Amino acid sequence: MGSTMFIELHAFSAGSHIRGTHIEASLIGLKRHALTNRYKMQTSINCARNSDKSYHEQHKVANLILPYPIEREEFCLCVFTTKHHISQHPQRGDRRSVLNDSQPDKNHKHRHLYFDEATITVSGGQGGDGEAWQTSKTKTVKNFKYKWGTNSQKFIELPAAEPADGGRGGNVYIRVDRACDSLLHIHKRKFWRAKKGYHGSSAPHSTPGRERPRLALTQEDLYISVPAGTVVRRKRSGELIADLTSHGMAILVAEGGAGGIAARPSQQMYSRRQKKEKEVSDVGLEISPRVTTSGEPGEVVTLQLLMRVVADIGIVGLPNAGKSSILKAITRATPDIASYPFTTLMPNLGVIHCERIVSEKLIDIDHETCALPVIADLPGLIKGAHKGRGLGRAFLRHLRRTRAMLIVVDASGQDPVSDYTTIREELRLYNPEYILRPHILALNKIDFEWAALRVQEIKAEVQSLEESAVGPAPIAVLPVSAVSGSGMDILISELMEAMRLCDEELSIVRGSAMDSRDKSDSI
Ligand SMILES: Nc1nc2c(ncn2[C@@H]2O[C@H](COP(=O)(O)OP(=O)(O)OP(=O)(O)O)[C@@H](O)[C@H]2O)c(=O)[nH]1
Ligand SMILES: [Mg+2]
Repeated sequence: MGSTMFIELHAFSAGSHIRGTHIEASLIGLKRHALTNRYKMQTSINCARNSDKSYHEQHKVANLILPYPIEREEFCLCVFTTKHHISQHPQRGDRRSVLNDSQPDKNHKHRHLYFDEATITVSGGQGGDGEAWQTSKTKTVKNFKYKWGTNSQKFIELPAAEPADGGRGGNVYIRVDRACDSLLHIHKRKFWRAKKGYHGSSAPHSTPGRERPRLALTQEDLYISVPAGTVVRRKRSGELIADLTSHGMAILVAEGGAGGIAARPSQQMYSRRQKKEKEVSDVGLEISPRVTTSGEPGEVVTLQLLMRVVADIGIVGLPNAGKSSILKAITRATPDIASYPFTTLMPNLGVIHCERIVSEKLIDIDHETCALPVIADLPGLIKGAHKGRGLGRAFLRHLRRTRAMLIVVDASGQDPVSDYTTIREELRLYNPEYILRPHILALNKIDFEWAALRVQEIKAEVQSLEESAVGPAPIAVLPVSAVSGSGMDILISELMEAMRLCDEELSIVRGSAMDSRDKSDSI
């Protein structure tokens, strides 16, 4: 049994969705209300249960679609018995009332379309109002030195505290959080508003002899958690605000409004007031020293968040080639594996299995200098992916931050060489820079006898391919089997080698940049 809750619904358009865990309860609530509604009995209430049963069971959600608009005057009272939330029709924009943060994920069915991008509007909190002179009263406190029979007074009247300025509204920050791995949680809220600043009247009482003007307490800031690799842009202009690549990075996106000024006849107030008057003199406003000013509204910005996974190596290949199986074999990740295409819809990340490498002495690893590479298993790529076919461009952009690639082809398939050329072609068409990155070609499924027999032939054919068509040749062509585990040790050592090459290249580039800077300095 859940708790009974009452919610006011008003001004909802037709087609709005009400979701509740107890659809019967919501229906009763609405019908009871319908008696006071001019639409009573005229329209039937459609109860559209979600057709996806597992989704329904998982989130215990049922949709109630309002067949008619409810106008503002005709607010209704609706009863839910457990967790609930109300959402407007998606096309109706942002007038959404989020009553419960633990609401089910509305994009559950299409997670792969939403996990890496989101558009939100953030707003800094409004500043608190300055305190009026009249409200600051004298304070009476007990005299602790009072003794009965003496001349001392039992209570002391402290002088009136100076009226306080309003506090600044909360700022909004976007911060990288280790616990986040996608932007799905951002879709639950479209408006992120920081708290309003405290009014001057709530400021703590001043101590006698204070020189600084009184000020309300500072409001706490709002932090929006995002995964590492999130790019923040302004929606309107497309201007890049930040590229949050590492954990702990935070960026201020909307400032809270300044607090209002109190009506305080002191020197500080006069100087602040003069400053403010100068600011507003263009519009011919005058600020009287006896009148308080209210807090300024916070900054409002609409932002576009885009996530690109942060990984060292990206696994690319056609659907069903065994990419996820290889990730599972060389890391501790547990991706979904199945014998149908597009099992993977969202990138899976894994770190190369460190203990295995050390215990079996596969490679010499200096743990202090060498970080183990992060590997990203991406959804299957098909011909035309660069134009958006299949899962298309949405996941090709996740290769942007990778330094090397592992291309997986099914060696037991019809034409592994043509699969390889298709992949290289698609990468080139999406971003010509992708094919210049070092890559390893894994010929998977060689546990099939006929595949093992073709390995040498495939290797020769790949090496004979022209560089103008497929870009630089792979660092290594490795026959592997993710199921039997054969070839995995060599694959790991080759991947580590590729990382070492990338690091060396980077240091050479940095070195030459430093040299050129030194030369220009000497000139
Ligand atoms: N015999 C054999 N089967 C394999 C091997 N690797 C993967 N498979 C099978 O191939 C099928 C597809 O494997 P996945 O790892 O899901 O392939 P994928 O490339 O991630 O597929 P998508 O995510 O759909 O793009 C599964 O049934 C695996 O069991 C292998 O080395 N040998
Ligand atoms: Mg997969």
